[in-house]
Amino acid sequence: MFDRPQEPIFMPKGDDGNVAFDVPSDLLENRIQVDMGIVDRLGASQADEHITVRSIALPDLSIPQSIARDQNFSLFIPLHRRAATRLIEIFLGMRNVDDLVSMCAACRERVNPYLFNYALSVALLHRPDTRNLPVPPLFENFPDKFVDGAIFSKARQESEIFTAGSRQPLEIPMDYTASDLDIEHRLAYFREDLGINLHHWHWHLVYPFNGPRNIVDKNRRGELFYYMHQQIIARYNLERFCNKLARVTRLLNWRDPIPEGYFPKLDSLVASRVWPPRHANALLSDVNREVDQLKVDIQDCERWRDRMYEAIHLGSIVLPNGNRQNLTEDGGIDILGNIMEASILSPNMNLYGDLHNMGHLILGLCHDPDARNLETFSTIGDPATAMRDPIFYRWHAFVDDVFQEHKATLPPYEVNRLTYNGITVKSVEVVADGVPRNEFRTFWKKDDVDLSRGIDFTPRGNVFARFTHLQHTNFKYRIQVENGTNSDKIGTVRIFLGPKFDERGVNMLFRDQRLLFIELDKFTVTLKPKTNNIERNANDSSVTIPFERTFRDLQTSRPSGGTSLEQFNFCGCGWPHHMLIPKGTPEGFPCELFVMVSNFDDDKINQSIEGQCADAASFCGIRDKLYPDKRNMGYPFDRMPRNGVNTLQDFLTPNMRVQDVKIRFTGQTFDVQGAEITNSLT
Ligand code: CUO
Repeated sequence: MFDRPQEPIFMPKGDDGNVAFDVPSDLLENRIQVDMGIVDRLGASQADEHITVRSIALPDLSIPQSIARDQNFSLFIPLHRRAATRLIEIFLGMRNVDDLVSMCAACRERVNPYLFNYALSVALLHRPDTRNLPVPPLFENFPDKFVDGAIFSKARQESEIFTAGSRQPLEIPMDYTASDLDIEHRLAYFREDLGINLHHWHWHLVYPFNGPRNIVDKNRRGELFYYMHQQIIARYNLERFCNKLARVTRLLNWRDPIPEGYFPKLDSLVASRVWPPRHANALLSDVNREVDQLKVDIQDCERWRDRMYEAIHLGSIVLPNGNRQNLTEDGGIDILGNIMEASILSPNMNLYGDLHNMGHLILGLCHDPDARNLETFSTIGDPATAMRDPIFYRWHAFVDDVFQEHKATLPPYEVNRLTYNGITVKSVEVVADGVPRNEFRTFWKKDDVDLSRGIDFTPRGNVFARFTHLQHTNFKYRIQVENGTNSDKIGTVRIFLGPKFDERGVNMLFRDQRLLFIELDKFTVTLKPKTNNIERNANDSSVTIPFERTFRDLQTSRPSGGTSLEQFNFCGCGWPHHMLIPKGTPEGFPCELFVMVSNFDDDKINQSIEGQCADAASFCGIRDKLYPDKRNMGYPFDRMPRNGVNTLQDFLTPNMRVQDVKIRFTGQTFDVQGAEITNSLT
């Protein structure tokens, strides 16, 4: 159902011997049935497995069909949200998997391919009888949202001329969207990373802000919206420091020209269009587009923003009946997350609006705000592509700042909420084979991904694209913890990494530095009396998922061999492991590694997580479970410092420790098999 989204599924007969659906004559599929030559070319007659589709009553598809098949699709557009909600409801409403398959077959050629992919992905993730099925990473079916558009004509050529075994991987250059004249281009390897963009798409798939209420209403989803995006901004800032750029500035004045341009060079295979660019110094405008049934003014956004600030400073929001609800220390951020995004859980959408989503759209439509040029939104208008554009980070730096305004109203953590009686962290170090102690080592690595599931109407077999991404040498943490009591203690180890100096190279105040700490890992340990030596492999990080899971197709017939890879499973949400550590610098970028052991009694959630995918729980939670850490997300860095704390050193209690570390970028590039091919520094 997912593969080759523009190619019809072949569906001549149902199990009763009749064509399962009354297919309108303008549908491509119907025309193909007439032309058996084309059908054979699609391979239907040679398929190993045939799936019988039952006759099924076609539901009312008028809402999903309000989006044309050749249009781009964005959840940020309310009309598109309604279409998606309806289609998700239809898929969720099927009594069993057979009916779901039949319904998908009926809908697939009738609705927009992006919409179909989204609605089916959400439905599979949330139906009890399909939740263990893998949802293919979007890259496989819509590679056009992730890589240089220039590659597709080459891919077609390669697959037309050569058979699967003799095809060469197509190299995607690292610098195809801009040149170094644009200083923002220094961050392209981060913004355009395949794994990062897939993570962001998958996160929004797991935490939709719209749709049937039971799938939106997940534990602490508003807070996680805040935290996951806060961590993206912290990571981006750290990455900027490594590239000698200052922190990203908040997009505060929406009437000023926007200096950052972006030319994505992505083709939309479905819409047969290139994605619109934004030139430098573009101006935002009020949006009024009949085609999208979309009308939003910059002033709307300004009012929503001001009302949110007012609620934050008053400490409570106004409910539709006029009563007030307090923004409490634990629950306030969750409410604000839902208000800001806005999700359908926002308690008062009339008053607080839809600020974050509409911001994405006003930015994404600045080139054609009234649709006079019949253009659609740019990359910032789609969660699968938004992180490519530098403006994403400026917008989300603003969004985060609103959350931080709320956090600043909460009481700082006093010493008694930070310490763990009897527990002392004695030492921390980072070790990796062939690397000096307390150093992270980064380099470029090439890998292949299969494009063939997303390219329609080509001869079968894999077509590989070869891309270059950041990677680091695998490492371990060694942590020595003293338990001064005479009984076993359970602790949560929290590991963060932050820059030692600011963009000018000078020391930072804790109040600023805390916002730049990126979470690397979080795990539970049992501490015996006296000395405990804890060793933890970075591969087990609670933030990331393994490389193989981000790109599951690497397991199949990779042209150049490589490691044998574990089977892809369901849990595709998670920061890509190859981006765990920022790029660093050739001379070694100075950082501080922060380790804290907190009292598990104050952290724990009583639930069984047996058999659940929990390995990127810090950013993605655990499916159908409560968020597995009772503390406010971001603890202990989510509050302003207590009185008397100016620096990180002042902040430390005995159960915390800071170790100076460096991130050294070697300049090497390794090929798919792991052999060094070049070194840009020598
Ligand atoms: Cu993830 Cu703005 O929320 O893109």
